[in-house]
Amino acid sequence: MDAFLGLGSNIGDRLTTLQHAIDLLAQEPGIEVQRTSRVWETDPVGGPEQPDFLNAVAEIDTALEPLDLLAAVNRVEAELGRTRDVRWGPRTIDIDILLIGDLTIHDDRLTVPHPRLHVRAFVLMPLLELLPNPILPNNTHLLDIRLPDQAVRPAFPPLTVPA
Ligand code: A4P
Ligand code: MG
Repeated sequence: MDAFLGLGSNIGDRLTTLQHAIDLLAQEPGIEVQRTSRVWETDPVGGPEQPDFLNAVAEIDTALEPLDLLAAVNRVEAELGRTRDVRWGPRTIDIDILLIGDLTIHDDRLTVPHPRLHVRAFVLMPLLELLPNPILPNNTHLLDIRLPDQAVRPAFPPLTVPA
């Protein structure tokens, strides 16, 4: 199944962390990383005053069930030293599941499509790079959405996908 993951980092060597996350995702059984968006530098949204983020979106092909995909993503976050303290606060790495095929999931642990996807320019801009026909499972057309007024700028080319 084709799925899209949103990655964000705003502590330490942000670009190296994003690349490391792609490398670790590619090593997870049942996940094949296909390609990534460009890397965007983005003003922080929500939370306390904090450094700017680097954000990117990865397209993957996965054979995993959604909750197993979430577990894999959480493992990669843990390996990269993510600590969970402040909601919306600074983080070495945050990986959100944005879309899984055309599935709609409302589980205590997992909501897909990601519920805040359409109000976040730091997700929409990289996602639009990868989606030729950006229609969500609920028929929302992403090009009909008023782009949120958040500063984002392309900063680096796409990440390297391991062979
Ligand atoms: N969860 C439910 N649905 C999902 C999903 N689709 N993908 C659950 C991933 N996880 C999902 O997540 C909390 C729990 O949500 C997970 O354990 C999972 O079971 P978390 O990542 O631990 O918590 P969080 O990230 O601190 O909170 P939240 O609400 O997920 O924050 P967001 O929405 O991820 O926002 N500004 C810029 N410019 N760039 C950013 O990347 N990121 C955030 C974090 C805030 N501001 C930002 C950025
Ligand atoms: Mg999150």
